[in-house]
Amino acid sequence: MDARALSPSVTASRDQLDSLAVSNRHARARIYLQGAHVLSYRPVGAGEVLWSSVRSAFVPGKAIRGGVPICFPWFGPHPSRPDLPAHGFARLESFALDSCVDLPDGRTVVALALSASDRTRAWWPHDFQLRCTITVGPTLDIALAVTNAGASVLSFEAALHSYFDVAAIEATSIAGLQGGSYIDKVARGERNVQAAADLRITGETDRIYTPHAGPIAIADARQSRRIHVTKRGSHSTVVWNPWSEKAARMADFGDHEWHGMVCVETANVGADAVTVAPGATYEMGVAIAVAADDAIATAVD
Ligand code: TA6
Repeated sequence: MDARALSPSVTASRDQLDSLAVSNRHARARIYLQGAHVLSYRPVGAGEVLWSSVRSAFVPGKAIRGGVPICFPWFGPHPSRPDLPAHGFARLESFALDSCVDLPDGRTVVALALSASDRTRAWWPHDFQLRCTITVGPTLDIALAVTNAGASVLSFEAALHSYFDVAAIEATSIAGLQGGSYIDKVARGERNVQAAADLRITGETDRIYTPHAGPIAIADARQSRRIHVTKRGSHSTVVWNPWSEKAARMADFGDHEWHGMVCVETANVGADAVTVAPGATYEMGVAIAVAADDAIATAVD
């Protein structure tokens, strides 16, 4: 990676996987070129916002466990090809650095791009460009743009599969889903409606709220903070915690790590899958912000 392409707030690291470290007056972040994968985001004066596993592998072609994986062009297992990677190939492919800019207000904007290749066409026979624009500032903003570079209509699923760091899942509640209809993947895909104002995670949870476009607030009581998730262009919201038994079955997930994380994912999956005409572009994004709240401890715990 040409260091001249980097802005002053960004340095390149070459471990097993290439990454960019961003450090500006608002926050620090780490972004892997594989998957345009934001692994860490830590605003000045706050703790880490994104969760990642100590057991995550950082090897080419293997998904990183944590941060914000990009799921594209399918979500979950491939519908007909069990030999293809879960959640599509975008998170496994190395993106090119398109631009890297420090804004006058102190935020840093990193744009990464992935275009169709012979390898991706073997998995998904379409021409596309995927562009991920990451803005590191008082909030973390991730914008995904998919351009149909082919001559036929593109249909795909997409998700920003965000893992959030919480001190204790049992002292965490998720607001913004009340009244939401969801597919319960832990209950054989049953459809339910959430009546409660706040979702509390008390066991393996794997829900696709659809349609759901509104903002979410994760109340992390033991860290006296709320993590605000504001979606754009997303009509599905996925909430996931593997809990103990599933976590123990995953090699890249510590047996007890389920206790300190929850996924709230910005998505368009299933019935919310996206269709894009030739030459058109689809955009989806999320803004992630953390706010201290000392009163929260009594409200949730
Ligand atoms: O978003 C929830 C989910 O679809 C779960 O079903 C679980 O498979 C999770 O994603 C993680 O998937 P991964 O392929 O990253 O292990």
